[in-house]
Amino acid sequence: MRTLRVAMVGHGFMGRAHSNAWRTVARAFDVEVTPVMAVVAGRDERRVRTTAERLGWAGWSTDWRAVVERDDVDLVDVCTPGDSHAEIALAALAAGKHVLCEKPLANTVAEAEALAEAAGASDRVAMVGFNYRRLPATELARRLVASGRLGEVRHVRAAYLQDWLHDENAPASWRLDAASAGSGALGDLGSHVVDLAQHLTGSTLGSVTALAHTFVPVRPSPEGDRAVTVDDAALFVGRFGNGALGAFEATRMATGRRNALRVEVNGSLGSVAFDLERLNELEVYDGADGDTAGFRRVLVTDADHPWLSGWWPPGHTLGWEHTFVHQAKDLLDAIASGTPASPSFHDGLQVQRVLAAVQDSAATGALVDVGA
Ligand code: SOE
Repeated sequence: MRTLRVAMVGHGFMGRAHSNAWRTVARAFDVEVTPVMAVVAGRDERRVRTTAERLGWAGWSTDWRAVVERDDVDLVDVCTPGDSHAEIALAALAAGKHVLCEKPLANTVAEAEALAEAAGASDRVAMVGFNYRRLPATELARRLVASGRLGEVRHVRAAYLQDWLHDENAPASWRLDAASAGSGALGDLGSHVVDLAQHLTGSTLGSVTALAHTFVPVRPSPEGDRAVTVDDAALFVGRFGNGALGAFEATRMATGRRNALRVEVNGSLGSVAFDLERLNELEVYDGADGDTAGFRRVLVTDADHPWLSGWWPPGHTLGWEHTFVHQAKDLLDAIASGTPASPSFHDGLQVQRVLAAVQDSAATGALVDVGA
């Protein structure tokens, strides 16, 4: 049996989701390479030790540099805040490890360029964690667009809405600090919908016009009030390379919207619409249905739908955590077959360029080219 010894750096919310995926993937799917949860690294000794025991890691460390250098580690899974992605992932590639890096790939375009270049020069597999690509329903949407069933794509409407910051007394954290997070709702949530929209349409954004706002500029912390240096919300429109128009919204201030990711694609022959709160379903409109045409709710749970072969009988639904299991499966398949993973670091760099263009446009009011 071929094994892949995994080291995970960072063990917050995303680390828990990734740990669940590493534990589960070889039990759900026939994979040629089986992951071994070798070691988890974190800054606080007590927390990282407890995490290792609880989440199923064989070892723990407070020294991520030593971990990425270890001979008995084959893959480094980066689950830290954005300001350390570049340093850790570059060190891991330099040490000859495969890398999975959480989104957005980095905090700046310069860091993302360095990462894409290093990944391009390496024979290791490098993947960015845009997990919403890996739902059966979003993949069905992509296939419908790619097959031409929707005709010429004209509109993409994508929103990622959360509300955990609506209360002005919600405390400051690394996610509200530009130095550690790069940006706010834009990078955290907007990066997901930019990636998903580009993935579904097979086309990238060429230019954007944006508005961004910080509704609560100061927040409490145990050390006293702290300035919020990122956006609470970002809205932007853009033109895709294939001529389609896109409208995007990312916010952590949409009261009542806990984790609402919605994307709709309208083509000349039909449309698809996805809503993360109903993640087992895809709404499909096919103009060819004549006088019975209308949006149909397709339950995307049959065995021949993507990734469903590993799970339950039709109608026995999946959840949010399965996106990470599918991500791990596809990464293991890429490593086993020696083929590049998708989304690559180059894809992550392209999303980073869109985020930078949005920030630039929001600051200047100008239409900004995304660039290549
Ligand atoms: C933010 O609240 C967050 O955890 C994002 O960082 C994740 O990428 C998203 O999937 C869920 O929400």
